[in-house]
Amino acid sequence: MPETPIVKKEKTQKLADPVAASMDVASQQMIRRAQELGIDTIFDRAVSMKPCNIGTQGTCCKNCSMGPCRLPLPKDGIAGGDERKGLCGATANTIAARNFARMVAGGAAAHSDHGRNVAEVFYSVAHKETKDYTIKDPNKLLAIAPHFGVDVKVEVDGEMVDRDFDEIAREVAKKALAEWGKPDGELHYLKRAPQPLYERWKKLGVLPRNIDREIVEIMHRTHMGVDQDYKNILKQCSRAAIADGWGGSMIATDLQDVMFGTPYPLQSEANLGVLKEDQVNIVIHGHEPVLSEMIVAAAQSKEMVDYAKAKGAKGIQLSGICCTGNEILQRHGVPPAGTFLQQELAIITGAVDAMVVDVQCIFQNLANVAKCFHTKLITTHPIARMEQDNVLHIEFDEHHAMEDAKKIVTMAVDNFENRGSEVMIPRQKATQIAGFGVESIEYHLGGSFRGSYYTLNDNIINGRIRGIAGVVGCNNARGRHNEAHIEMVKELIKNDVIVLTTGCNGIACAMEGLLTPESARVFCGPGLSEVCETVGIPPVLHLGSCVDNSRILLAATEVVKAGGLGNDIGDLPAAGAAPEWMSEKAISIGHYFVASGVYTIFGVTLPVTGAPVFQKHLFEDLEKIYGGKWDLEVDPIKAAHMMIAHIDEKRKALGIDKARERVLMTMEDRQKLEA
Ligand code: XCC
Ligand code: SF4
Repeated sequence: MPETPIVKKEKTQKLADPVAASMDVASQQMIRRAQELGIDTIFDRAVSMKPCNIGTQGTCCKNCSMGPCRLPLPKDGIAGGDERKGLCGATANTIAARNFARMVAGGAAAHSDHGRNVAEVFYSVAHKETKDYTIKDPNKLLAIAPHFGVDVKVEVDGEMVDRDFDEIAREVAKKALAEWGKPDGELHYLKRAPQPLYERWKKLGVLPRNIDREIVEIMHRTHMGVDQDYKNILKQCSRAAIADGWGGSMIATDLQDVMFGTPYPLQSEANLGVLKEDQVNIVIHGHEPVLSEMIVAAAQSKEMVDYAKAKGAKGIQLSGICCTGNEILQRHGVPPAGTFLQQELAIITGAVDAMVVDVQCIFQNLANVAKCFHTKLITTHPIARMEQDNVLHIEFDEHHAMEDAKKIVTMAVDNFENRGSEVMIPRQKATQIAGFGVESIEYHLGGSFRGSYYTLNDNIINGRIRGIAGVVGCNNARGRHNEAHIEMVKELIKNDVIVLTTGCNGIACAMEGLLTPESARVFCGPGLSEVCETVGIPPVLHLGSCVDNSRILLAATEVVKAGGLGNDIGDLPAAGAAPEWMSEKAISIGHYFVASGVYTIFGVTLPVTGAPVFQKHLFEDLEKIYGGKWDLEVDPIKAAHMMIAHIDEKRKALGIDKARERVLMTMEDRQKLEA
């Protein structure tokens, strides 16, 4: 076997303390391993480079070449009026609002362009231009068609009969694609929101017209010398973010379900320990399941498995990183090898024969790490290439998808024999149950007679479940890997708050063993534990990738519809959080949750702290406008209690606060009462 070439680095860079960098033992081991090999990882870079203090506050403007104009908060605060301004006179509030808006635009664009690609593939499927993709869940297509205004029944001789299925598919494809650029009207899916929410958006003038337009308008408004009122800028943020959550992301989720199957709970594993020494390891990383679905199919084909065996491997082990990992997890049980911050670490094991990436959340440094091993790093998307020359580019096209996928898998198999002697795979992995969704929650927590969210609502009303939290989002190298995720989620379930998770939070929870029904007894308060044990679900329900946050919006809508908990999402005893967020997508998600009525708390930092008036608008004023508001708390336990306090307030407003006290009385209390 050839030796792994090792790139020695000048030891000028500071090294991370592995235990301080991650709470995950497998990751600690790999960080240490990288340091021994002289390969830097994001953890080392995080201790070597400090973030810019002015950018952190959100008050650096580089929207024209007279700047960058930097407006940090004065050390001893602002006495009297805030006199800070850029060359053009832009205030700190305007600058922070513009920067915030551009983050929303970036995030909404990423989710929605992903959605567009999915819609385009669906269009090909509907028009029978590809044989590699099909409609796996025809019922889901029939379920979403009416939301696009597409009839599923037609009148024949005065009688309503089923409409031709292919015709429905074609019309849905056309209507869905038009959502990105239609010249008039508003997005079709907005009416899926509870009616009071829709009416509120209408009154506020924030109903998105088409997805692209709202993003473009943010770029226009935040150009030098256009919109200079932070409130007006933020209004457009809402419009674009709603276009993401109730538009681009929701369409992505739905059409992915139609083509690749709606997820149902299944068992899998998580963490670096899923890599196998004696198998070809292919790690799929990125966000668009259009590619990864095909790779799953190719890698499971007899042809490829036999080929791997002929090359001396026992088989092909697929695993995922980030959200494309979540997509193939929820539909095929393919285990995630780790979260966002573990992408370099997977390669450091020396066991990855190919890492295949598509779009979003991909470190450019992967190429430098791959160079130190035999790992083939393959980019696949025309819009996401890397400059390093060890990176291969195999462009993926839905018209010859299977062919492309087989090419990639073959390349990985051929590379198996090139592995160096330094393979070191951490042993850690945990079992998980993933693949929940609006449909399966209804199945598990619905009433057997009513077929809705009745049981869930009932348990919220009677207080066994105190409330619902959506805990989602990234990892951030400025904090200890996974720690804020795990501490927050544990604190919530300990206090009987059921958690819906997506994205890297889902992977982190899986790694920690929180995604099993058995974990309920260990980590939950008595009420939630009882419900989970009775129904047989984990206290933390993994709903998929980041575009699948749309599933949380729809689940919340179902809870509203099931009754007894108010008329709108903003009435629910619910809260949202992204304790380790880092991407612009998280800001877009956060803002569509806020604009949908959810109290949403972020960890790490928020780039608005240098503009106190704008910050107050986000943290206070918005509640009166949308029913939801932003908040920031770095300490995950404190943040969890801020969410719980909000949940309790909502319980009180609904008049169900007393019920919970009754349910949670101890035996002793009861005996006292009876006596
Ligand atoms: Fe990326 Fe989606 Fe964030 Fe994870 S959670 S770091 S966005 S992979 Ni989406
Ligand atoms: Fe400075 Fe105004 Fe230009 Fe921004 S737009 S860089 S604040 S002059």
